[in-house]
Amino acid sequence: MALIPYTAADGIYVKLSPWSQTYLEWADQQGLTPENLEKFQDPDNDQMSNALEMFVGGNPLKAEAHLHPVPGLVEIEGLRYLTLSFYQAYHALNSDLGEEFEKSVDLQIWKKAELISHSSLQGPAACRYYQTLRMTTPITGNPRTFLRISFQELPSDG
Ligand SMILES: [Ca+2]
Ligand SMILES: [Ca+2]
Repeated sequence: MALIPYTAADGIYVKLSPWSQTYLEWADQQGLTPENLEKFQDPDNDQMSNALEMFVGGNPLKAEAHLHPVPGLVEIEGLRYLTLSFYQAYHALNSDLGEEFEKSVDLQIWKKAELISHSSLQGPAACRYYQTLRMTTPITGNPRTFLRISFQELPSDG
């Protein structure tokens, strides 16, 4: 079970969700095999790793470009902040994906990013909600910054 916060027109609610899976339960249910079930693999070649597929509620064996996380900018009181918008599947909440948000200025060295919620919309039929997180420090005057979602690898055998 997982607690799902969501925002509706008349307020913010929390509901109980029966969905919560481990990565391997999800991979098995999706039909992944020992040859293609590592979190970093991308058997459908849609540039989303299996771990990201689980996170956004995608199908790891079918290309779905519309589920990619999208970077953006918001302006608050004259300052601009980098955002990352993405789907998050209910079954990936409280899972063992070990997701982390990271930032980089050169796409080589990645560090943990401080992000806060900017908006969150529930998609009732799709079993996922759409979140936008933003950085806590403005990009104004800073070098280029990139954001990404990364996932812990599966523990190796032995
Ligand atoms: Ca994929
Ligand atoms: Ca896919």
